[in-house]
Amino acid sequence: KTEQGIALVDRDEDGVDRAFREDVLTGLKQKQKAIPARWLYDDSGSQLFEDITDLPEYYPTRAETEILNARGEEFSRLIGEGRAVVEFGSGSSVKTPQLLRAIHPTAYVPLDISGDFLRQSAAALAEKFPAIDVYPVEADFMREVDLPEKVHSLKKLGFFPGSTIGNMVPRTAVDLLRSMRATLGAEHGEKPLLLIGMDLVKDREVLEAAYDDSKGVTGEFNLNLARRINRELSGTIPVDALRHKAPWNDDFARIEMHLEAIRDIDFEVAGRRFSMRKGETIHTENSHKFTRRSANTLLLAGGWTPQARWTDEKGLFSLILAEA
Ligand code: AVJ
Repeated sequence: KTEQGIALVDRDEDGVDRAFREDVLTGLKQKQKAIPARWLYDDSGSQLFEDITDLPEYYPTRAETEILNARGEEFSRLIGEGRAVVEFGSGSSVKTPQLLRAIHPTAYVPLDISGDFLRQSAAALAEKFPAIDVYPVEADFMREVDLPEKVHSLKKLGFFPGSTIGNMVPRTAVDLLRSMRATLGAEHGEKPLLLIGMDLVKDREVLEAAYDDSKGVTGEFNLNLARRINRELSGTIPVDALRHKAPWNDDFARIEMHLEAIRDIDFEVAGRRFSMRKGETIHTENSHKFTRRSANTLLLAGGWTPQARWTDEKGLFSLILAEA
């Protein structure tokens, strides 16, 4: 379980995030170089992702917002009033107001690893919704989280918008879905609900454009990881020798982001030497896409039974309500 109130980032004497260094060094030693996607989201990465959500090619945020705005009455009927809404990885909580307005919960518990951002957006929401008790919790939601005492007696609704689940390979996604069950009290005989966003499989052209936009914002988002490594881990990666790629992997039904070397390069990170041959890549993110069936199967594997499903008008994105 994640304890409340402890610092979640472990830094060494030089202020280096130990987990970041470990993940990067391990990832760069592999035959297929790979760095976990969570490291894309430092301050500039998070800002660049916000910019991505405004791009004409990047449909998921608009499609999900459309569903949230259009289906308030159905959410209200199926979920009911007086719940505690627990949002996993709330970030700036941009999609939360629509949901809160529709279902009138008693409490809202945003969970996020980034404490500053979390407290800021929690305060803004508390002001906007004076009737709702807001209890921000700084926590790593990949593990079971202790919820505040005050919400123990309330029925829970987990909220996980944005298709963040798509960043995980299925075994990690299943682990997370099971942790969510535990966090929401399913193991104590409660029947919590989960409202989760999952992006849908569609034409390759549409998907690849969404992750390789014409303004190059997604490219900057990806390259920011190399810049972050140089900045925080004394790296010498020649960023100009890397280019953004975002191919659709049809076997695994996912968009992959890679940084490809356009020439042979040598560089150092945290005192270790690495090299890449021309054409070699660092795999930086997966964004899995789902069909109705694959979404249901994943949820069932994680202990959640789908109860209702909505898509936007164009059928690009889905929101699923499931019960533990
Ligand atoms: C934040 C995980 C939802 O996978 O669509 C956007 C991240 N990466 N463009 C996604 C992302 C490149 C995004 N999620």
